[in-house]
Amino acid sequence: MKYVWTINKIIKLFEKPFLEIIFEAQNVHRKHFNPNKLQISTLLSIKTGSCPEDCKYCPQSSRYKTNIKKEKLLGLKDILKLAKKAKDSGSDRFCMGAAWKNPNDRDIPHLESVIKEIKKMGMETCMTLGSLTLKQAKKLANAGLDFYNHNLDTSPEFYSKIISTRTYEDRLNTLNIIRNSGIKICSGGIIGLGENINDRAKLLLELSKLPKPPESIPINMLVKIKGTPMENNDDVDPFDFIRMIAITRIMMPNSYIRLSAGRENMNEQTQAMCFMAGANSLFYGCKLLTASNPNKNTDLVLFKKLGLTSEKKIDSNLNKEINNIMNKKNDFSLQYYNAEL
Ligand code: SAM
Ligand code: DTB
Ligand code: SF4
Repeated sequence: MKYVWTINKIIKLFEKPFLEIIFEAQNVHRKHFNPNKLQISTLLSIKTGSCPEDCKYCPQSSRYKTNIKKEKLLGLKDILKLAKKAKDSGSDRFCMGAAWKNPNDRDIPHLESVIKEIKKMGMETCMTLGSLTLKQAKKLANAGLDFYNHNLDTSPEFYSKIISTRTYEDRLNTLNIIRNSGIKICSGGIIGLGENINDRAKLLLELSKLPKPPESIPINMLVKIKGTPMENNDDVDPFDFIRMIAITRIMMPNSYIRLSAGRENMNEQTQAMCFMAGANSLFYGCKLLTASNPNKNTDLVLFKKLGLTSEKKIDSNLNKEINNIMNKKNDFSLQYYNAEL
């Protein structure tokens, strides 16, 4: 029977001593996953900027003057070239994001071809395109789309302080459509928006209350982008971020938890604690959608230091890449590798 979480039970987890909660989360993690394996995704923005939504954290909203290079929907060739590069670098899922409120019906055939071709390369596919109709979702599902990313971001109560152009209900409706189309759900949130503990707890409550918890849960640390209303937000204490991962793991033991945006501002030890707390997926490759991410070699060295490998047994380019870089230079100094790039 499904365990029913309540806000009080979740708040109690937020109040537990830090080491206690990490220990609990690691125990849960080991019951459901191999703690030394990671699921590896690479992101690509296939349509950048000029988004009509007003998400206060996002550099791609047309409302804010940010330094991004706007781009129309990329063609098939360009997308496949970058997907191949991601695969060769050791990624096993290609996640494509578009700065849309929702896709236009006329773009669906192109998206279907993209999905089919990437699947042929042996990679999993994920898209995040805004809200979808059931008809659109079914078409993407039939083309072979494995995951759809659609974040709840924060609590229902705090949502309208962050986004005014859509409601929490809209978000839940799309999640429902995705579930009914047979595509797996990737949905999580952002820490650092100015939310309080209650908002963090309520985000997790909402995710756990879905008919089935998301198969994949990205936990992002806000990347403060110049020009957005959140550029001067307070920093998130790394321990609070690690705790959020641990509680997500305890509440949704079967889901992959992705250590998502914000890794560039985390040291190796913080990331290691996130893995200890139950994170078992990440975005790999030097770019997120528009913001930067740790470069490939920095991550490969970290994986080697921690003994982390790709969960994919066959055709693991990641494990080959880890060996390559370590054979090339038998030196664990991160500075050394960064200097080479
Ligand atoms: N437009 C689509 C949507 O909103 O669903 C897809 C792209 S959107 C950029 C995907 C997610 O990226 C957002 O839901 C948000 O959680 C995350 N995100 C965007 N900007 C971010 C930032 N500055 N820091 C951390 N996460 C961010
Ligand atoms: C998610 O939760 N995080 C990713 C992915 N889903 C699409 C996006 C992070 C975006 C960070 C800001 C940027 O690169 O523009
Ligand atoms: Fe648009 Fe998505 Fe950015 Fe919001 S988060 S402004 S919907 S691209």
